[in-house]
Amino acid sequence: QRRIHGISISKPIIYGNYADPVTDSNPLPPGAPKDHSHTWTLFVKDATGQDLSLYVKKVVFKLHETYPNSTRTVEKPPFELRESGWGEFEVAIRIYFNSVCGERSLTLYHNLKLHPFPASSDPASIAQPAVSKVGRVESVLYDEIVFNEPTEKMFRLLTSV
Ligand code: SLL
Repeated sequence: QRRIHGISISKPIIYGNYADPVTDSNPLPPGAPKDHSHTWTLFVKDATGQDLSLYVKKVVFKLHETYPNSTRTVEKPPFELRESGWGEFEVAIRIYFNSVCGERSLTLYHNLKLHPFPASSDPASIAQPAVSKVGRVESVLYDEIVFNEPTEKMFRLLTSV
C-alpha cells in the first residue's frame, strides 16, 4: 500500500479501568465466585468521542491467569470488558488496526486498580481500614496513537472526520 512520507497522524485515546466495591446495590454478576470483592470495567476509547472502530479492528485484553479464558477479545465498539475479581494485576491491552492502516498491533499495559490506597504490604496503608468500602476507583490514562507515514487510504480515513 502506498504511504505518505513526511506525515504522521496522532489519535488521542484514553484507556484504563474503573472499579466498584461489591455492595447490596452493586451485587456480583450471577455465577461469579463469592470471593470477588469488586466489579470492574476495562476500556479503550477515543479521547474526543470519535468512534475508535474507524481504525481499530479489535482489542484483546490479556487478564491475569487466575481468570478462566484469560484472553478476552472485543471485536466491536465499545471496546470494553466488564468483569469481577478480588485482586489487582497488570493487563496487556492489544490493539489491532483495520487492514487499510497497514499497521502492526500495538500493546498497552495497564495496572488494573481496585483500591484507592497502596496494597496492604505498604505500611502506610495499614492505617486505612475498610478500604473496599469506599466508592468507585478509577485509573485512566491519556495517550496518543501515532501513525507515521500513513497509507493513503488511512490518511483519507483519519482526515475525513
Ligand atoms: C494479587 N498478583 O495477588 C495479584 C493477582 C489476581 C486477581 C491478582 C480473579 C480470580 C478468579 C482475580 O481477581 N484475580 O476468580 O479467577 O493481588
